[in-house]
Amino acid sequence: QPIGVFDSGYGGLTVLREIVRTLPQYDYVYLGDNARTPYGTRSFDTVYQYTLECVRHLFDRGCRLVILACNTASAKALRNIQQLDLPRLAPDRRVLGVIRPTTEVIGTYSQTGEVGILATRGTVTSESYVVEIEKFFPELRVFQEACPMWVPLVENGEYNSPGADYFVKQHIDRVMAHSSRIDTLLLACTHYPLLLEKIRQFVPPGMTVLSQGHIVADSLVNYLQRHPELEAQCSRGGQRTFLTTDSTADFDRQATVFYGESVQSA
Ligand code: DGN
Repeated sequence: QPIGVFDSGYGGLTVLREIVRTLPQYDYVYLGDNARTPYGTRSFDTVYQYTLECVRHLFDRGCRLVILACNTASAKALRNIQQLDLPRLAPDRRVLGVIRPTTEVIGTYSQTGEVGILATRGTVTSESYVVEIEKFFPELRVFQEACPMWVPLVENGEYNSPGADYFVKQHIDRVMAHSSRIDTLLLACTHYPLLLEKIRQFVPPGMTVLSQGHIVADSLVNYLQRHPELEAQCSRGGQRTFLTTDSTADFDRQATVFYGESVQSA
């Protein structure tokens, strides 16, 4: 069975890209809920319902393991799906998110013990990062900043424009205003890696700017090693299938930017 990767739209392709680079041998099905994106501004219940529908669709496509490659869905839907829906609907299936793998390691990147989390408003207000980091690094000081303009900038291809300069600087300045000791910034949204160059221009020298894709990929390697029975059921053939809830032509046009190579959705 293929490994399912879900996102509210294109963004999760930045995560899939790193997973595929690290584990190219498996088959993958990617589903983008482009018809209902963005999730970042939606309520807890709405994100949960949309995410559950998409996870069920990936189960119907045969996936035993689904990764929510979306911070907003991981923040607002994962716990309910894991605790309420899986035991009832599909006890033999697994759904993983992107927040846990990141919070398990983030403290190891910081020398000063102070980190900034840059994310959508939905992720920030869920407090998921703050709560999860506390479990692994209780001493770490965590400062959050919602960057609501960054997703639209990326989705409109404006990640290298003067508009991007303005909004990137604005949010970096705001997060740094909490504390000049912050030495690690986490890009806790799938779209933000596309702004990485721009972000690097506006952060203080020596700042570590972390994207999540490679962290999630390394964590998946570890997870599959610890679950050999599940790993044995992941089909190997290097097949990539791309699905979207909206127009396939639009998806294919935009997806390349996120995935790094051309994509043909089914
Ligand atoms: N994929 C979402 C995330 O990682 O938070 C960003 C896009 C969105 O739905 N706002």
